[in-house]
This record gives sequence, C-alpha cells and structure tokens, in this order.
Amino acid sequence: MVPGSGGKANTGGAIGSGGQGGKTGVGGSRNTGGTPPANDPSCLPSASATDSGAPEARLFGTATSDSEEISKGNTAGKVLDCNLSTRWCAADNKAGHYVTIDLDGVHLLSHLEVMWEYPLWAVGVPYMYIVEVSVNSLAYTMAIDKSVNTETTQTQSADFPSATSARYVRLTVVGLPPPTASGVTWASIYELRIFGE
Ligand SMILES: [Ca+2]
Repeated sequence: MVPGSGGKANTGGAIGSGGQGGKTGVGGSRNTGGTPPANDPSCLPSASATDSGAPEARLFGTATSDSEEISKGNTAGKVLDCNLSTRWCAADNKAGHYVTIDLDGVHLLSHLEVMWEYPLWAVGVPYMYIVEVSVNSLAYTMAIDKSVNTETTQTQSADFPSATSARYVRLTVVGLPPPTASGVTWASIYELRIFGE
C-alpha cells in the first residue's frame, strides 16, 4: 500500500489492495507543473522510440471530470500523471460519470489503453464504457463503444476508427461491476493512455 518510493508495489497492489475506499490519495496537486513520476512504462522516452512504425506516442493534456473523489485526492488528473498508484475515482458509486482529456490540439488518434481499478470483489466482471471524441468540446461523436464490454483484464486496449482526429476524448463509464456482499465498485481509473500522432 505504500506508493511509490522504491519498488514495484504497484502492479499487484492495484488489484489486491483492498480497493475503493481503502486508499488515501498520494499527494494533492501533482497535476500542475513539475516532473511527474514515471513509473508507467508508456511514459518512458523509450516507449515510442521502440515502435518502428508510425510516429505514434502517448498523448497528454488536461483531464477533467464531472465527478471526483476530492476528499481522497482521486481527481481527474491522476489518469495522466504516469503514476500507477494514483487514480481518478468518481464521487459516488453510480454509472454515467466521465473523464475528459483535452489534448491541447487536434491529433490523429490510433488507440487507447485504460487501466481500471479492480477491487477484489469486482475481479472478473467487466466495466462498461464508451469513448467519444470531439474537435471543439461541443459536439461529440462515438468512437469506441464498449457498452457491452466483456473484457475483464485490468488494462484494456481499444482502437479508434481509422482517421479519427480529435482534440477532446471523453470516456464515460456506463456500467459498473454490480455490488456484492464484499463491496461496491465505483468508476475508477489509474491511467488513461491515448496514443496517436
Ligand atoms: Ca495515475
């Protein structure tokens, strides 16, 4: 449960850590300025250099949400901070909450990866989500429809339709693993990686 300073506690800890409600936020205002912790492999300089194909890289920008668990520091920017121990979480256990990333300009998008929080009671049950894109934040178009998602891996990848160009990418959690006797699952994402050029 101790984030970060020396080790690789994250990879297993994300699933087995006791989950939502059990964690405290790591720091408060990490999003603005400074050098983010780079324990997400997609943030390392070598991540895009090893790809011999198109000049594709992880894209960053500013993340906002309609709902944030502010009391625990689980704000929207945590999906972009390259830290696998920090996450965005909605402020309640309802579906329909979203996180929007402003890429600071229109980019050609290839695919995304979303790293969910999976509390123990939700392991093996899918999160349902959709991804919409926009060039101006006013009119959004469906790009990736996982509203009948069956994948239950913690990190999931999905392709944008070819020739998708957008500045804003909005992921909405439209369905949550149902409550069990052990606990309730909230919309909660460690990292949202958008790749493009
Ligand atoms: Ca994070």
